[in-house]
Amino acid sequence: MTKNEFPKGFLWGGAVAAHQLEGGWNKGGKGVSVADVMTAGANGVPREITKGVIPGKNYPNHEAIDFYDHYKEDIALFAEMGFKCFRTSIAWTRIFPNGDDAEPNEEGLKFYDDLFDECHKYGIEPVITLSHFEMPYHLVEEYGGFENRKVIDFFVKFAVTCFKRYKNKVKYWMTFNEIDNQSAFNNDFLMCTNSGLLLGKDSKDNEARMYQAAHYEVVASALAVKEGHKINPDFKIGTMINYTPVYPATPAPEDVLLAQRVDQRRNWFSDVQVWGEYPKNVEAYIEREGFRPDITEEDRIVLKEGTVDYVGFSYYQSMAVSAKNVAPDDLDDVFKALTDNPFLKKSDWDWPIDPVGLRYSLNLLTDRYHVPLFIVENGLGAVDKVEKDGSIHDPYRIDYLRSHLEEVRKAVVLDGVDLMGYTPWGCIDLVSAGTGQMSKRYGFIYVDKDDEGKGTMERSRKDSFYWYQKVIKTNGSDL
Ligand code: BGP
Repeated sequence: MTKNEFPKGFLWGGAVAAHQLEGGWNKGGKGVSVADVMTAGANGVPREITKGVIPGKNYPNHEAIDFYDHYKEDIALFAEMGFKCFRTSIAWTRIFPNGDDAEPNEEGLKFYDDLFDECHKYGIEPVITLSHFEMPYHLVEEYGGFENRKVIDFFVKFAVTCFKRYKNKVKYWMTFNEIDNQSAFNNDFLMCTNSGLLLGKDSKDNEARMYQAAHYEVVASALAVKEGHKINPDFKIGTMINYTPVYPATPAPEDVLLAQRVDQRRNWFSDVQVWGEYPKNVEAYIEREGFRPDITEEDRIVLKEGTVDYVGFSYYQSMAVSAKNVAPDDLDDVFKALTDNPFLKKSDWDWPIDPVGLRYSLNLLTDRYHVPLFIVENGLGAVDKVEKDGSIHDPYRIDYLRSHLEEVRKAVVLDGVDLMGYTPWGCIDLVSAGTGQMSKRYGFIYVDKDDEGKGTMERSRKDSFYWYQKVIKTNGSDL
């Protein structure tokens, strides 16, 4: 490895999620997922969740960019960029349309067989998330999502079905996407899109219930890891968290303590999944608040037995917190603590851009966990303009990715971080999870589709496509 090169075998690729690109929401026997009952957002208006599918209202993820029928063309484009891996998810509802079905849906299983074969045709290694915000909607309606212990079994059955079917086609797995991202959508029908937990409006016990659902989710994840390793001991099964480092606004001790508190409140999922036990501060918080979740001795054994092989994480931004907003001991809502970081520029969606924060995170996670890391999402959501001749110039995207990769390279080459790979988010334009819109684009490949769901679906290469192709070709030595 020369000074500027990434390790041999480094997994360069791109990341997507089934519900944000596949479309075909009711094709091939697929059932309704939580993503299929979401509305589009508009500028400044957040997405909502409807009670069941409402024709005309839930269109964004229904067709998405129709990867379901375009996957061969799209994988060929990824291969042209030189991808070594491709991260996507298996839509749970293609395999178990209702979540509690007795038998899996063969047509859904076959779709992923074909997709993985297509990847291998080009030497592209699939990297698979089992659940990426796409739980069967029936499990929400009928069981209340992960607030119900029964849902653990449904998830494990889904995981085991996939592990067995694809045991010779997929080596790299993640159980839940951003398992720490347990936020609720703020409207009349409140649901956590990660756990499927139904919350009450302004209800005081929301947080207690969130901890319960989260506990069942980490148990489900651990059981899946344990079963997966039995099915194929060579599997590498990781957690996947959103890592957003927390900075104190100043060196004032209260700010520093608050930053630690905010980090503890959010970033404990991977502690449980790597260490196999809850960190002391979470046990203390649950106790102090009187949440009393159902955590059995058997659960604790399962958590120990199902620890992960690596930590996959998304990185988009850092956050800064100030004790002027809330004292460390009064922290009830993490968002209240936030303050502006005057040292950072922001994206069009107001996400602070912080490449150095990525090097900091890589070091911090390495020190904390002593397992390999995998950057499975990173990128810039931006509005792109198609020129008259069809070209798309996106220097802002190249700048963002280059500056982040420079820091990643330092972490790997200078700091000794063990990093498996890098899969920037939305390598092909897709439906934004946050806004439900197409206009927040991340891709190297442009897709002709607008926020109202209109367009030819034609794919074209942006300038960043050629830039990333060169990065992969030189194994990161020419950024
Ligand atoms: C992550 C999700 C992705 C993705 C990304 C970008 O939290 O794992 O699904 O969408 O964020 O977010 P957005 O689409 O809101 O820009």
